[in-house]
Amino acid sequence: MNQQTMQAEPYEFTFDPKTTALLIIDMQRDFVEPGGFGEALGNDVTPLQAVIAPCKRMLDAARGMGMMVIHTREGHSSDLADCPPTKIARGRGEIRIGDAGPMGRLLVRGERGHDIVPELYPKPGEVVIDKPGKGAFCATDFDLILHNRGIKSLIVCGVTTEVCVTTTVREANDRGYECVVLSDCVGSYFPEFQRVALEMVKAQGALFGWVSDSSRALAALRT
Ligand code: TIU
Repeated sequence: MNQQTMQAEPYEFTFDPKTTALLIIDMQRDFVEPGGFGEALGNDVTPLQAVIAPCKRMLDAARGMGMMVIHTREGHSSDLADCPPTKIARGRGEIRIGDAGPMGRLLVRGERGHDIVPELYPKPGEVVIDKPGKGAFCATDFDLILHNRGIKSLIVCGVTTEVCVTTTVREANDRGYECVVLSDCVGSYFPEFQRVALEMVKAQGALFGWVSDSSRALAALRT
C-alpha cells in the first residue's frame, strides 16, 4: 500500500498508483477531427482538440512511472450488427454511422476515423477497449480486465465529458471503482454541459467521483 493524495474537489482523492489506471476515453479522429462522427452530429469539433496536449502530459507521466494505461474507442463492427438501429437513426444526419465520410465509414472499427489521434496512440501492451456504447462497461471485457489487474481507481481523461466520460464514470462508480476526472483533460462540444457534468460528478460529497486537473494530478504522481 502506497497511498498518494491528489488535491481535488469536493475533497482530496487518495489512491495507490499500483492499483490505479489512467483511462483515456474515445480520443478518436471521429470525435476530434473534422469529417468524423462528431461533426456529422452537427458539432464544431475544434474545441475538443485542446484536450490532446494535457492528455499527452498525463499519458507520458503514467507511462514513465509504469502505471496501467487503458484507451477506449467507441465504434461498431463493419456489418453494424452490434449497433442498435435506434443509434443509427438518431441525429437525422446526412451521413450516419456506417456511411462513408472523408475518414472512412463513420464509427466503424478499422476505419481511419475510428482510430485514436497520433499524439495519444496506444503503445504495445496498453489495453484498448473497443466499446459499442457510450459506457466502457457495456458489452466489453473492461470490468474483467480491471479486476484481473487489481485496479481499484481510475484517473479519467477523454471525450466527451457529458457523454462517454461520465457514462463510464457512473458505471465504474456503481461497480466500486473510485474515479477522478481531470477537468482540462476532458472536453465537450458544449461548454455548459462540460461545466454541469463535472459539477454532477463531485456533488453530494463525491457521489460519482472527484474532479481535479492535470497540474494537480501530475503533482500527485510525482510524489
Ligand atoms: N456525441 C457526443 O458528445 N459523444 C459521443 O457520441 N461519444 C463520446 O462521447 N465518446
